[in-house]
Amino acid sequence: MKVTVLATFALAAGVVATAALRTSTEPTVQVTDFGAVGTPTASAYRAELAPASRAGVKEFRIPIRDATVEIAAGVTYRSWTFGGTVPGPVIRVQQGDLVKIKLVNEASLPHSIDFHAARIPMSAAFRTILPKDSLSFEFTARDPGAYLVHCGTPPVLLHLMQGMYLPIIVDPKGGWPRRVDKEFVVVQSEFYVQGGDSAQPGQADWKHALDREASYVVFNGRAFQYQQHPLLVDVGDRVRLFVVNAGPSFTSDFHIVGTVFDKVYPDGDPAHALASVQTWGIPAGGGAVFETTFGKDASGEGTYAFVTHAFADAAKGAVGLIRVGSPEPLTAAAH
Ligand SMILES: [Cu+2]
Repeated sequence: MKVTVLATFALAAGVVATAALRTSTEPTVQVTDFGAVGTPTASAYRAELAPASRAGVKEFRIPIRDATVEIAAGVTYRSWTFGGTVPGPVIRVQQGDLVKIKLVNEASLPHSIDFHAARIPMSAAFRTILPKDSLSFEFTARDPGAYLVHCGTPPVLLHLMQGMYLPIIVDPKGGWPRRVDKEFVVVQSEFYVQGGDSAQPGQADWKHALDREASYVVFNGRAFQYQQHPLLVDVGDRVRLFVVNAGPSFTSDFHIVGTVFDKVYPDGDPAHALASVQTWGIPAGGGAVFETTFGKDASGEGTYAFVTHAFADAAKGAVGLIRVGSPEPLTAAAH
């Protein structure tokens, strides 16, 4: 087979390379190493999304790493991660893409990876690997949506509450039905913590996890981070949010204060379209896609809150702000 390498370019000291292998029949290949390039988390986990590349084959190297992360202001946690952050990096592909995964266990305990977007035997692809081991598998992304990826090694509750999850977005073939101006990803999850408010990082609180008594409920890994660092949009923007609920145990009742969703796509499939929705529940292990418009004449310039409308959970950290245009600063937040 004759393959011509048309272009190879490297970012971040050669760690992400896109090799465009192009003949009349060959798809292009994109290779991403999450050991070197992930989703930035300073000063907040980057929620704004870039489009997926057009490469028909997308390869991801995903290292599993122990890491200390900040889960609330001044609260650190000894976590287990994909790629060193909680959530792990965002994977974005297009329906029909071949997704190739290389999982590398650089941590101190056995782990695994479970892709909800994959139709594949769990016994092979999702099996547990020991420290220093690796595992490779591939699947075709057949179903569009916003999906959870997580460690499935028992006890799954523990591996999830430790931070082992990331979102995968599968864009529908031919694109989404409506054009938008900005896209964001939001992953809801809970932490159950012993300590963490001193010099020592916090650790898992198994009893509270079993009793569903969360210490924090968070968006993208850190309580209240988008109150300090709101999502920024312009007046007139149509916005799409990909919301994935990692749990491990709570539902997310997703809502934006001050607007109504034009569209909700349960599970993120545009074939499931609902119109004019106020709040939509996302089960643990599920996802949904939300679209709304911050128009001049409705939901215009101002500040909006996105929350889980289960307010005991919002009070523990699952609330953020969206700033539309350049409004006056908030004096007393209603939410
Ligand atoms: Cu694990």
